[in-house]
Order: sequence, then structure tokens, then C-alpha cells
Amino acid sequence: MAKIDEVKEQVIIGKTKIVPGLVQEALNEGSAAKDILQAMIDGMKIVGDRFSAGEIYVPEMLIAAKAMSKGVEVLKPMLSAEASTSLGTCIIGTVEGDLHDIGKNLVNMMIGSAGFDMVDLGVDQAPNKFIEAIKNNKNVKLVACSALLTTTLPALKKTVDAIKETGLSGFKIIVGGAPVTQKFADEIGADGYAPDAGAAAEKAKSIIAA
Ligand code: B12
Repeated sequence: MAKIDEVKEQVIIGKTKIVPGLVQEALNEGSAAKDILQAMIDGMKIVGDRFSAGEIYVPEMLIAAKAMSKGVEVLKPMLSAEASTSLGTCIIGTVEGDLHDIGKNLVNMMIGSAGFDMVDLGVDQAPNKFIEAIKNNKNVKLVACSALLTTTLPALKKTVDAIKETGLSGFKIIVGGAPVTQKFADEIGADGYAPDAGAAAEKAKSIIAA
């Protein structure tokens, strides 16, 4: 089995200690960092499907997530390059009620490497936490909100509404996460949407220039 396939298999079964070494071996074997990342994302899709089918439970999802996070750490230097000029500050977080952060962390890394100074609020963040961060940080140009559950899509809307109601300006809001679509982003009045971390970085740059 190619190392990259082993990475995927070991992420699925949550082998936190083994995954980082395998990721390094896959790199040594000549696999591209973005392909290894995609293999891990594909692995998480299988984990999600097994959860839906009732074959595994929350603890198994959690250890798979930990294994993937450890693998991403190895890839980080290859996926993100330091930009020399700053495009401003980006506040990023997962919305209230939602504990998923792997996707948000990848978006953080990619938008950061596009040249933004990142302020990561973490998971389960109420609208006022985003607002406080916008007020307390200098030169905020972008706010990025993540939601992974259909049940937290309303919290995404609540967050965008609350930020807009403050009347604060000078920044754009982008939203994303598996259940989020361009249509939903438009409906809730977000300025932008992107389906994955690479596209999020492109969108971040184009949206603040618009
Ligand atoms: C790992 C995981 C967990 C872990 C999370 C650990 C962690 N540190 O993140 C734990 C165990 C905590 C968990 C808990 C739950 N989970 Co869960 N989880 C997953 C799983 C398997 C993987 C998620 C993941 O990391 N994917 C990989 C990343 C890279 O992809 P991503 O998050 O989609 O991110 C990409 C894009 O969406 C986008 N993106 C993400 N954020 C943003 C933000 C912006 C601004 C932009 C532009 C783009 C963007 O870019 C990212 C990178 O390319 C998914 C299945 C799946 N395949 O998604 C289920 C899944 C999301 N979970 C699900 C469920 C049901 C739950 C629970 C309710 C289970 C329960 N009964 O308790 C709880 C809810 C807890 C809570 N309140 O949040 C369901 C959601 C169903 C739904 N439609 O709502 C899923 C789809 C599984 C399933 N098939 O049923 N989960």
C-alpha cells in the first residue's frame, strides 16, 4: 500500500501517534502535501459516513480528528508560506454551538499564508465574541466564520446579522463549512463564501480588494 493510502487508513482509525510519521514518509516517497491533505480529508468523509451509518460513535470521530490534526501539523510548513506584506487582520472562528475546528484551522492557515494577520477565536464562539474581536484588534479587514452542522447554520446567520447591526465597517465577512453554500451565504448577507481552504485564501484577497 502506498504511504498516502496508509495515512488515510490510519486517520480513519485514529492512530494519532502513527499518522505524523506516515505523513513524513509519504512526503519522502514524493507525494505532494496537498494530495496528502486531500487523502486525510477523504478519510474524514469516510469517518463521517460510518458515523451516519451508526457504525462508529462520537469518540471514534474525535480520535480520527486528533490524528488528522497531528498529520496537518507535519504538512503545515509546506502548505503555508509566510507572506511578506500584511493585508490586514482576519478574525476567524467557529460559530456558537459548533465544536468542529479542523476545517477552520486549515482556512486559518491558508488565509494567514495569503498575507493576513490571523486572530483565531476558536470554536463555539457567540456573535459578541466576534464583535469584541473586531473592536479590540487593529486594521480588521476580514471576518471568517465557520459552521459544520446544519443545526448551527442559524448561528452563522445570527453572527452575520449581529456584526452588521453594530454598524462597524471597513471589513468583509466570509462564511464557510460543509453545509454552507453560496446561496446560503447570499441569503444571510455574507460578503463571500468559499468551499475549501485554498479557495478561501483566494476569496479573502479578492474580496478585500473589491
Ligand atoms: C471530526 C468530526 C467531529 C469531531 C470534531 C473535532 C474537531 N476538532 O473538529 C467531533 C467528535 C467533536 C464531532 C462532534 C459532532 N459531530 Co461531527 N464530524 C466530524 C467529521 C467526521 C469530520 C469534520 C472535518 O474535520 N472534516 C475535514 C475538514 C477539512 O473539512 P471541513 O470541516 O468541511 O472544512 C473545509 C470546508 O468546509 C471549508 N471551510 C470550513 N470552515 C470554513 C470557514 C470559512 C470562512 C470558509 C470560507 C471555508 C470553510 O474549508 C475547509 C478546508 O478545506 C464530519 C464528517 C465530514 N466529513 O465532514 C462530522 C460531521 C460534521 N459531524 C456531525 C455530527 C452530527 C456531529 C455531532 C452532532 C455528533 C453527536 N451526536 O454528538 C457532534 C456535534 C458537536 C458540536 N456541537 O459541534 C455530522 C453533521 C451532520 C449535519 N448535517 O449537520 C457530520 C457531517 C457527520 C455525519 N456524516 O453525520 N464531529
